[in-house]
Amino acid sequence: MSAVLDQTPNKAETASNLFASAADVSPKNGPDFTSIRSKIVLVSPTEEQFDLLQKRLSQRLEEGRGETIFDIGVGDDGGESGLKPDEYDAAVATLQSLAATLECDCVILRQRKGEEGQTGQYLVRRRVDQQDFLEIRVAVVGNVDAGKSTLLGVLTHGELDNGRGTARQKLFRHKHEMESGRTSSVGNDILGFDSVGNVVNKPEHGSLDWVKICEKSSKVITFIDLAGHERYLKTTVFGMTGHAPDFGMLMVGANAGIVGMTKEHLGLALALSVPVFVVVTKIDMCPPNVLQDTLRLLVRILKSPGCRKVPVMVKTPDDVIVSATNFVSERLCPIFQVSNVSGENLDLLKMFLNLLTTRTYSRDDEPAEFQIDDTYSVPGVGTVVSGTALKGVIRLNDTLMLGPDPLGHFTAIAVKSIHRKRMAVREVRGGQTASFALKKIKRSQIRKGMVMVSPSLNPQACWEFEGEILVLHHPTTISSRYQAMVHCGSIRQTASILTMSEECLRTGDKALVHFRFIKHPEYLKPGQRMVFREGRTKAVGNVLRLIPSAGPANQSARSKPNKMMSRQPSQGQGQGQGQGQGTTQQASDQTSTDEVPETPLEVSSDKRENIGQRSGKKSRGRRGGRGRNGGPPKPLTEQNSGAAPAPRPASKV
Ligand SMILES: Nc1nc2c(ncn2[C@@H]2O[C@H](COP(=O)(O)OP(=O)(O)OP(=O)(O)O)[C@@H](O)[C@H]2O)c(=O)[nH]1
Ligand SMILES: [Mg+2]
Repeated sequence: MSAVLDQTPNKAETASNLFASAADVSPKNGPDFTSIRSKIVLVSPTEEQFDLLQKRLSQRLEEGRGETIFDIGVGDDGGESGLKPDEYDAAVATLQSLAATLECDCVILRQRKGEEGQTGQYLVRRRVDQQDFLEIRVAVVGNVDAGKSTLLGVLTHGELDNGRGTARQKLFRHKHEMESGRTSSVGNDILGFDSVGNVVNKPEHGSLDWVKICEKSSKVITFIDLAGHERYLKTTVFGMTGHAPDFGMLMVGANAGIVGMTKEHLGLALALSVPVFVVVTKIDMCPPNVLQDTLRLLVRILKSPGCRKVPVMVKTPDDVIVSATNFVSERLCPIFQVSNVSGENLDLLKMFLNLLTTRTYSRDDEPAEFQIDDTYSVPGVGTVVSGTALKGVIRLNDTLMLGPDPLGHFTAIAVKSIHRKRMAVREVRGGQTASFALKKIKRSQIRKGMVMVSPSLNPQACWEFEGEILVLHHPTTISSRYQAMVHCGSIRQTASILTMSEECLRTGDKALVHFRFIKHPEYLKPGQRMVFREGRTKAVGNVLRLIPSAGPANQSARSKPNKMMSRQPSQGQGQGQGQGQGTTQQASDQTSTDEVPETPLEVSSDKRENIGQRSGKKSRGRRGGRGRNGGPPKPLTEQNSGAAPAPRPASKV
C-alpha cells in the first residue's frame, strides 16, 4: 500500500499546478492581471486591484462553468507561500466579498502551513439559479455484482443497503431487472449539490423529485448506471460513447477482485479518453488479506504500460482535494474503498463528486449540435428525443436540422419544449443533456445516432469514412471486407472495411481504414473518437475524414462479409465467457440478446416510452448482414429495425 501512497503527487507541486491557469495573464487575452499576482494583494487590495481580482475570478468561474477553487496565501509571482494569521483572515474576507459580488458562495476546503505562514484552498461556486446548474456525467462501469446500482441507490437516496439488494431497487427501469437484480439497460440517477457542497437529494416516500433537486442545486451529477454482464456489453459500450460521460467510475467488488468485465470496461474508458476513478466496494464483508490482494492487483493493472495511470489511494479529505483538483489530467486514478452497507468512506466519495469539474468546453457562439441517444412517444406530448448537446446553445423555438434519414437527408424541425432532467427550461448548452418535444414527426422516423444541428452547419450525411485505428484485441486477423459495429458518439451501426493501409491487422496493429456503413448514412465529424468492435474484439481510433460516395450503390463489400480467418482457435468455440474466443458466435449472441425490450418499471415525464415500439428489435447488428446479402439498405420504418428492402436511395454526400 505504501508504494501506492508514494505515488500521491507532491502537494506543493499540485498547488502550483492549480495556479497555472491563474498565471496565464497575458494582456492580449483581455485585462492585464500582472498587478494582482502577489499573494499579498488579497490582504488589502486597492480599488483598482479589487476590480481586477473580480474580473479574474469571474473569468475563472466562466472557465469552470460556475465554480473554481481559489488559493489564499499563494501567489503566482514565485514568492514563498503562506500569510500571517491576521493577513490570512483579511485575505479570506476579501475573497468572500469578491465572491458575493459575483453571486457566489465561498467555502473552505483545507488549510495548510506554507513556508511563511498559512495557506488555504476555497471553493467558490455560483449560488443556486432555479433554471441553471452545472452538469457532470459519470458513467458507472464494472463487473456484474460489483455494487454499481447499489452505490448509486445509496448515494442518491441517502439510505444504506442491507447487503441483499434493497438500495438498487430504485435504479431499475425494467421488471426483469427488478426480478434478477441485474442491470440490462442504461439507467440514470442524479445527485445534486448546493453552492456550499451539501447534498440536496431528499427522497419523499422513497422516490426522488428530479425537478426539486435541480431547482436546489448548483451542480448536478448524473450517473449513467451501466450493466456489468457481458451479455449487455453492446449497451454498456453505447452508454460510454453515446451518453458522452465526463468521467468513468469503475467499480470493483473487494472480494471478487478484478474479474469478468472489469478490465474490458477499464480498457473502453481508456480508449475513449474518459478519466477513470475506481471504487472498491463491499469492504465490510471482505477479509483484509483479500482486500489487499485486490488492491495490489488493481494498482498493478493501473500502472501497467497499457494504462499508464498514477493510482492514488484516497483515505483522507486532503487526498480527495488533491485528487479531485488534478483529476482532469487523465493520468491520475483515485481509488476509494467503500461499503454500501456500513457507509464507510462514502463521505469521501461524495466530497470528491462535489469537486469534479466539467470536461466539456463549448462556446455559446458556436453552431448548435445535439446527438440523439433515445427516442420516446409520450402520450399527450408526442415524439420526444433525448440526448446530449455537444456545442453551442439551443433555445426554445429554434429551428434545427434533424437527420440523416435513410436517404441521407436532413429535415428542418422546430424545438417546441426543452427539458433538462425533467425540468422545463428555455435553453440548453454544450455539455448538457436534454430532451426535446418535436412536432409533426413520428418516433419511427427518428433513430439513435441521428443529430439535430444548426442549419448554418449545412450538415451532410456520409456512407464512407477513413479512420485511423489501433487493434486492442483480436484473436486472429482483420482483413478487408471484415464487418463489425462502429460506435461513435451515439452512432451504433455495423460497418464494413473496404480497404486498409495494411494487408491484415492483428492485436496491437495500427492502420488507416476505409469504412462503409451497411445500413444507412450517418453524420460524422473528423476527429471523433470511435470504437470498432465485435464481441470483445475491438479496435479504437479516430475518424480522419469523410469520403464522398455515391450512396448505397456499391454493395460488394456488404454482399460478401469476411468470415473470421480460418485460423480461429478451435477451443474458442462454445466458450461464451472465454477470453475473446469464438467471437463470431459471441457477437451474434450479444447483439441478439442485448437491450431487452421489456416493460420499464417507472416512466418519467421525459423518459416515457411507447413500449409497443420497443419490441421487434431482433436481428439488427448481426454480423455479416446475414439474410440481407446483396440487397440495398432499407429506410428505417421502425427504429433500428432490420425489415424489408427499399428502393435504392440516391443519397448525396
Ligand atoms: N455487504 C455488501 N454488499 C453489497 C455492497 N454493495 C453492494 N452489495 C450487494 O451486492 C449485490 C450486487 O449489487 P448490485 O448493485 O446489483 O451490483 P451491480 O454492479 O449493479 O450489478 P449489475 O447491474 O448486474 O452489473 C447486491 O445484493 C447488494 O446488496 C457492499 O458495500 N457491501
Ligand atoms: Mg446494476
